[in-house]
Formats: sequence, structure tokens, C-alpha cells
Amino acid sequence: EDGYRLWLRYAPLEGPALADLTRRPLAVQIPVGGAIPDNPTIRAAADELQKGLSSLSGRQVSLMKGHDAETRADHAIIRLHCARSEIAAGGAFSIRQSSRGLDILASEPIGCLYGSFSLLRALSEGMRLSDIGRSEAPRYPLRMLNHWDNPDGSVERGYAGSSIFDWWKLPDHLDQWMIDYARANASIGINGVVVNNVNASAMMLEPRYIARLKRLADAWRPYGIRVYLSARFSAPRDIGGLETADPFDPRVAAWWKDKADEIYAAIPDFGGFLVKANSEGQPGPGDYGRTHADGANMLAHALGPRGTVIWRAFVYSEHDEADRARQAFAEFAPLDGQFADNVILQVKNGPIDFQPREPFHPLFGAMPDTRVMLETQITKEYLGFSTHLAFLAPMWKEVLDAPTGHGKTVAEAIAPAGMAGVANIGSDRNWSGSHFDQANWYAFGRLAWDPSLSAEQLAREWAAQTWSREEGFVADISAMMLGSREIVADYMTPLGLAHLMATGHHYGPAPWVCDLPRPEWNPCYYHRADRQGIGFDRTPGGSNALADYAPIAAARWADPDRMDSRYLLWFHHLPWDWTFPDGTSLWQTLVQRYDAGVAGVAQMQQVWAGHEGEIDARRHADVADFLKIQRREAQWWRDASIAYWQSLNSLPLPDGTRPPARSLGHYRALSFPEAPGN
Ligand code: BDP
Repeated sequence: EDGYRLWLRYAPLEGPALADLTRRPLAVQIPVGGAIPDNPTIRAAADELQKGLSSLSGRQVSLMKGHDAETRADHAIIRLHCARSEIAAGGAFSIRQSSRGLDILASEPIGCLYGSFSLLRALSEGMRLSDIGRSEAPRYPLRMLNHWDNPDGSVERGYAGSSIFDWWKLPDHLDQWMIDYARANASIGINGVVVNNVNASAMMLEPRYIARLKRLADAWRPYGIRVYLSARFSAPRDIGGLETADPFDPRVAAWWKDKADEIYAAIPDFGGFLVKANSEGQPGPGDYGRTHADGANMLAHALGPRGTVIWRAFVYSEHDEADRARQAFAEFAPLDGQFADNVILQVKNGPIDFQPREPFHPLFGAMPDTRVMLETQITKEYLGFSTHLAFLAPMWKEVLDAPTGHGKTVAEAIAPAGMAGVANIGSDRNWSGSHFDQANWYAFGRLAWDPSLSAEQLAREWAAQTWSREEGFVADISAMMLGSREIVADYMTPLGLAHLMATGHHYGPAPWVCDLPRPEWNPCYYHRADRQGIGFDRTPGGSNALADYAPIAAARWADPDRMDSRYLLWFHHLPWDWTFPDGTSLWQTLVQRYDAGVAGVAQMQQVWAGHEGEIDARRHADVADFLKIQRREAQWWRDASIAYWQSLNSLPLPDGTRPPARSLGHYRALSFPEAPGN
């Protein structure tokens, strides 16, 4: 066990579930003839069932075509019916008990594949074959991974090795790895992949890369995955020989139209372009005095009904010093209704940037005439990279379940589009840099399929498939996972603080950084701490970012005395001696939160140690090692942060609190040029 098999281990069943599965010999029946002769997606579904059922039951399961199976009266038969018009299109399936065993029904082959994975998941969790019945349909049309992979093999903010895309050997050689990757994605319903970084190189649009992308598209098509490219807005200039990329210049529009035609000639189901424009130095329509809608619509026209332009709303400028959290709203909300039908606006979960905790982005629900998609970050740029254990489903649920105040929750507001997750996948043998980070890939896909799933269910089903289905194990480990993100928020950015990470690589604490040239690059800009107090005032007396939310949503955060303290310092600047309703001061509570975070990691270590011997030794030791790193670094975060706050407020530590192990000077002097993911 080295983690390569992810949650698709299909570990042999035991007890009643095994007895139930092996009561009769099993066969998988694939349809022949009719509407779907030899379809690669149905073949993949049948192969998966055969492999999975054989492994779960410990017996070789046979594959039978069409009527052959009907003659085998002694067999329990899993039948695939993949052209049933009564089932919805788009991946829906129904699993039903039948007189011969069990039927998987769908209107399209991809529904049969999703249904097969669903059946195998239920069995892997320990359910009995004879108890399984379910009907599902994906809630969102788009369930995408965004890879921040560069053509040179590096991965921006990647903590799992280098890129999995081997552009050097493609298109001639396609590694089995690429099939395993597609299969894993299909198992959780992911149906779109952007293969390159949003900080895009125009080179990816050159013919030689299109040929390579075609090879991937062909390999992934049976798994229901469409490929997308991040497109650099200045490509007509960079590689097209034009002196401009102005979206209103007819030559520019024609260049993109020709480029789209060229891509579609190779990849008829190409998904479209993802664009980061006029953000962090990337080119965009703003360079020519045009709006985001002007730029997006020009590209949308080039694609036509064949594909989608996914335009990112992650923008902020150095020229607006008031509040970075308001800038995307100010720039995009007025454009509602101006985007072409095949444009989707991709909005990060919070208004700043993938912090351990942010309130939901005010654009959700505020653009009723625009399709808006949620962007999450699966890779843990701001949550301790791959060595800290943080299960992110609770964070994403917090956003999905949030009522926007515009009559919809975030989950409902994004329904016409879907979800994108910045991938945490790399060349490491375990794919994600750590075993527990696989859970975030898994949970992302499952939530994009069904945002109403609870974080607890996702933790439980992942743990049962990935480690052990023994109930004591699943209960403890899922509970540990559910608390883990809050623990990280506590030792890094408690009480709604944000962006206190070190410059550049974002590894470790640096709340003292105040002198970077752009104001909003500095942690000081975000915490605003001084001798008197701490926090960012986003009330009407401050930046008034609260006004970007619908009044009922804003009301939840308006009063520091009556709000969820986990968002407190995001919205309020308060004196250190401000007291919570229970009488504890802000300073005391802050220190308590840091201590709770460190204690939480120690607790996770204990829980994990308590299950040694119940799972394979190698993966157990890997996790134990990483928890040791996390424990040390949680202490570092806590000590360095407290030392810094104390240097400002000169307050004594609450009674019984341990002083930081080292001086502030020590923490400030640390440097980590070797930190990954720059
Ligand atoms: C920030 C990352 C940066 C990305 C940017 C983005 O630090 O590497 O390019 O987001 O989303 O979080 O475009």
C-alpha cells in the first residue's frame, strides 16, 4: 500500500457483506447491439465492475455479453442498461434490484460508468449487494479540476511533486498514469479538466501542444472528461504575429476564431478556455480600455456553441488601497447581464484568496443574470501545504450552505454552472503529496456532484474506502478529519484573521511583514494590528465591505457582540481589551485559540497513534511523520504570532499560558528558500 490506488482499493470484504456478495457466482453483463455497440465508456464501466467485484469478493467475476448471461441461471448478474430514455441525460443513473441480481440503468454510457462507481463505493463501504438501490443525477453541469501546471513540468502552488502531464513525451507516448487519473476523476464525477496554469503560457495554444492535448482528450473521453485550456489573453500578440490583442480589433477576433476552429478540428468536444485577465500582471481587455465582458464575449464568440469561456473574477489592483476584498465586486457586479450565454464567471469562495477562513464572496447571488461558478483551492497553499492535515469539505460546505441573502444559498446560486477546484495532484506516488490530501480531491468531486452531501458522510466514505471499513476506525478518523481545518484556522489565522503567511511561498507565519511595495501584499494590511487593537474594519465606519452583501447577510456580521466569532476580525477592528459576551477579552481569547489549535494537532496525533496496527504500516507511518511536522509547525505559528502581537500590545499573557519558545527576532530571521510551490 503506497497510496497510488487512492480510494479505489476495493479491499476484500468480510463477514455478512462478503457472504451476501458470494451467495451466487457473479457476472457482469454488458449490452451488445442496439443503440450502443462496443462503446469505450461501457467497456470501462464493465471492466471497473469486474475488477472491483473480483477484488471485493475474492473471486473472479466473469464478464458476459448480451444474452449469454441470461442462460446462466446460477449466477447473480449485474446488468448495464445504458440507453434507457426514462433516465435523465448528463450522467444520471439508477441502481435497482432485479430478479437476476442488480441493474444499473442510464440514458447514456457515462451514466452507466458513474452508476458502476457508485455501486462499488457502496460495497466498499460495507453495504450488502442485496440492500443497494439508488438514483442519482449530478447537481451541477460543470465539475472541473483546474491544474496550475506549467509546460516545463512545474506546478504553481503544487505540493505533490511535479506535473503529471508529460508534454515532452506526448503525443507519441501516453502513460497508463493518464488513464488511472481519468478513472479516479470519473469515480467522483469530475467531468472537466483545465490542464494548464491560469498564469498561462501562450505556447499551450501552438499546434504542437494542440496535438498533445488531443491525445489526452482521446484518452479521457471514455471517462466523460472534457479538456479545457487556460488561454493567455495576449496570445494573438505573443504567438499570432499581431501587434495587438484588443478584443475590438477584427484581426484579433479572427485570430481567436481560427484558433478555436483549429482546436475543434482536433478535439471536437474541447470544453473551452479558462482566462485570468488583468489580474496579478496577466494581460487582459483592460490593457485596451475594454471591460471584462468585452474580452470574454469576444472569446465566447470564437468558440460559439461548441464551448465555454470561463472568466475568472480574481482581480485586485494596487491602485485601490481601500480594501482588496471589495475590488472584484466593484469590477464585476455592474457587468451582470452583459456576458454572452457561453460565458461563466468563476469566483473564488471568498473575497480575498483561499484563506483558512473567509466569508463567502459577495458576488454569489449578486449577479442573477450571469452564470457564476465557485472556485475552490484543493491544493493547500494557505493551509500548511501537503504536510498539514486539513480536510477541506467543512470549509467548502460553509460556503455552499451560506445563504447569500439574495434568496439563494451559494450552492443554489451556482447551480447553472458548477464548481472548479485547483488541483492538488502531482507526480508523487500518492498523487496528492499526502495520503489525507487525497480526501480533498475526493470530497471536491463528490460535492460538485452533490453539494448537499455532508462533510461527515464524505469523510466517512473516503476513510472506509481508503483505509479500513472497521467502524471504530471510521468513526475516529472521520471525526478527526472533520475538526482538522478548524484546528489549522486556529493556529494560523484565528478569529477571522487572514493572510498572515510569509511572502512569496506562503510557508509559515510572517504577520510582521509591512514593507512590501504593494500595500495588499503585506500581512499588516490584513490584520491592521497596533498598540490599541487588531482586525480589519469592514463596517460602514471602515471600508464598508459589508455593503457588498445583501442586507440580511451583512446583518449577521455587523455586530461584534452578536456574531460568529470565527469571522470577527475579518469584519471588525477591535481594541485588545474588547470583551466577548462571556467576559473574556479579545487578547485572552486570541491566545486561547492559538493554544486550542496546537492542542488540536496533539490530539490528532493521539487519535492516529491509537489506530496503529489496524491499517498497513507504511501509510500509517507516513501520516504519523506528517503529523509530527504539523505539530511542530503549529507551535511555530502560535509562538511567532503571539510574540509579534505582544511586541505591539505589550500585554502580559493570560495566566497559565506558556510564553513563546523563542524571541520574535528569531522567528523573523527564519527564511525558507527551499519552500515548494512558488
Ligand atoms: C493566489 C496564488 C497565485 C495564483 C493566484 C490566482 O498565490 O499563485 O496565481 O492565486 O488564483 O492564491 O490566480
